[in-house]
Order: sequence, then C-alpha cells, then structure tokens
Amino acid sequence: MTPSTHDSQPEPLVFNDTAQVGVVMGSASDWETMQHAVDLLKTFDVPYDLRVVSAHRMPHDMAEYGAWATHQGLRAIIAGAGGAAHLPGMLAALTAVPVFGVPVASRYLRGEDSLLSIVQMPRGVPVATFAIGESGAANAALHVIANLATTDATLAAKLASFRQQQTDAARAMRVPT
Ligand code: AIR
Repeated sequence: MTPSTHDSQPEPLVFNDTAQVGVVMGSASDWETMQHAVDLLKTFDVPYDLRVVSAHRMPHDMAEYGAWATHQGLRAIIAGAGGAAHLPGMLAALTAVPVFGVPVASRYLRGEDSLLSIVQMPRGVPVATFAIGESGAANAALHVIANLATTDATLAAKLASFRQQQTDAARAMRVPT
C-alpha cells in the first residue's frame, strides 16, 4: 500500500557532525528572530547545526533530530517557534540534551501564545524559556555560551570581554535631551 503523504518517511537528514549546539525553528519565517541567536554563536565561534524542523509539519524529522541530538552529544538545543509552539517541548521529550526555548512573536497574539506553549511544560520535562522575540533569541544563545564557558576557559574569557564591552557601552550612554 502506498503510504499517505502524512505518513511518508522523509529522506534521512544530513547533520553538521561538528556541532556542539543545535539551532532549530518551526519555519523559515522564524529566521528574522532566530538569527540573533546564530549571530552570537558565530561571534563566540561555537559550532552549530542550523535547520527548520516543524513539530506539526515534519513530526518524523523532529523525532530524527531528537535522536541525532542525543547521538551527537549536543550540549544544547536552541529551539524557536511561534503560535502553538510545540517544538521546544517535544524536543525536550525526545532527548535529554538541554533545550532553550525561544517564543517567536505571532501575528494575532503577539507571541503570548508562543510563550505559554513553551513555558508551561509538565514537571519532569523542562524547557528553559526565554523572552518573546529577538532579545529572547540572543539571550538563549548567551545562556548556552555561559554554560559552555563553565568548562572552557577561552570561551569564559571571551564572555567576560563581551560583558565588559556591554557595560562600557551602557556607561557611555547619555540621555538625548
Ligand atoms: N510553526 C510551524 N510549525 C509548527 C509551528 N508552531 C510556527 C512557526 C512560525 C509559525 O508557525 O514556528 O512561527 C508560522 O509559520 P509559517 O511557516 O506559516 O510562517
């Protein structure tokens, strides 16, 4: 019997086997938000695997991704999605790799739906959930970097310098009167 499109198995995915961190999003339309996470991983030279995985449109791929994340020994997954944002939670269900969830702003509910979908996980399957939008994406990456830095002195030094520059920039701010 020919399987229906819904049941069909995709071709095996091709992953970046040098990745320490996975970055996934439910749609290419999430990229405007999620690029702020990737920019920081690039700045800190953290190797990552980047792809679209939709929990609802690509459920088999999501399961394959979860298995790969475990096999690869990823240190973290940054997962962004909008609306009924089930991707971060389902990845947390599929792998013990820590998941950092980014609620992407949705059109009608402005991301409050995404935030609640990601943050309200059942006990036992945590997702570390960040703010809605680009600040959340950036902070998810910075939090991953801070975790990696606890066992990587070079990364720790880079993070300290990043924080110092941020402090200097804030101190140099003047009220535009
Ligand atoms: N989405 C995609 N599959 C499952 C979900 N929840 C989300 C995407 C995106 C939103 O639906 O993460 O934020 C709209 O996607 P699109 O492709 O219609 O622009």
